[in-house]
Amino acid sequence: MLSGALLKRMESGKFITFEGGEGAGKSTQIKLLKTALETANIPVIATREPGGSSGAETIRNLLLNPEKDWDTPTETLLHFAARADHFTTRIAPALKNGDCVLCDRFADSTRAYQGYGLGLDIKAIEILYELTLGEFKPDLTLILDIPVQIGTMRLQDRGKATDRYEQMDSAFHQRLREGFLDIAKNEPERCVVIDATADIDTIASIIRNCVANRLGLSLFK
Ligand code: Z5A
Repeated sequence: MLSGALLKRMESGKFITFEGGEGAGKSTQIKLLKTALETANIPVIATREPGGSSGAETIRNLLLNPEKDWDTPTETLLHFAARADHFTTRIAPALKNGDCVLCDRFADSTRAYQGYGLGLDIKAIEILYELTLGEFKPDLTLILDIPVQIGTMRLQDRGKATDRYEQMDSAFHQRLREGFLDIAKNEPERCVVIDATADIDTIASIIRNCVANRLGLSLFK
């Protein structure tokens, strides 16, 4: 459990999460936004889920192992256990320090993958969220939306070995996509959907504008 101090909204740092289906380009865009923030002298760290802290990286290896077939409740508990460690040891201290934190996936991925994709009751996910994070939420969530086939093609072109989630069928990936769009529709004040089929520079420019307008960060000195 987190201390009362951590459950309060963090000091001045902004927490920006990147979400979307496989091959949407999250890692690519996080790198570009990190550089833009650094150029504007805004302190920033980039991190990811599952993972981002030593305890959470250990859990990541368990979760992504293609040889292990977790049942969905256990897998969801593992994602939240990893998130609790990541939040307490890395995200919260960075935000308190005033850093901007860019996170490759966060709790919306649990809603989309374990909820919409694998059928776990969203209410169970919200209970775990509350237990782990209280009222804490990202300041901004960028949902990179891409048709399943294009995302899959990008990953094939990249040529890395596939993990447990990448091996799921296309109906699963379609449910994820719809899940992310639903999440965005339900929380428009937090989420922005970005067309991830555009070219890398166009998307980077949309993201910079969005971060500047929504969070008031001066990115264009
Ligand atoms: N998961 C979960 O089930 N529940 C949870 O709560 C959480 C996660 C937090 C982590 O995988 C897995 O855990 C994830 C969900 C699950 N499922 N999977 N698989 P990961 O961290 O290993 O991978 P990922 O988050 O899914 O990322 P990704 O699919 O590997 O890719 P990406 O970061 O979105 O894209 P990228 O690496 O930036 O780009 C992919 C390729 O496309 C690359 O070759 C780029 O050069 C290219 N690219 C990027 N942008 C473009 C554009 N605009 N045009 C053309 N080509 C592009």
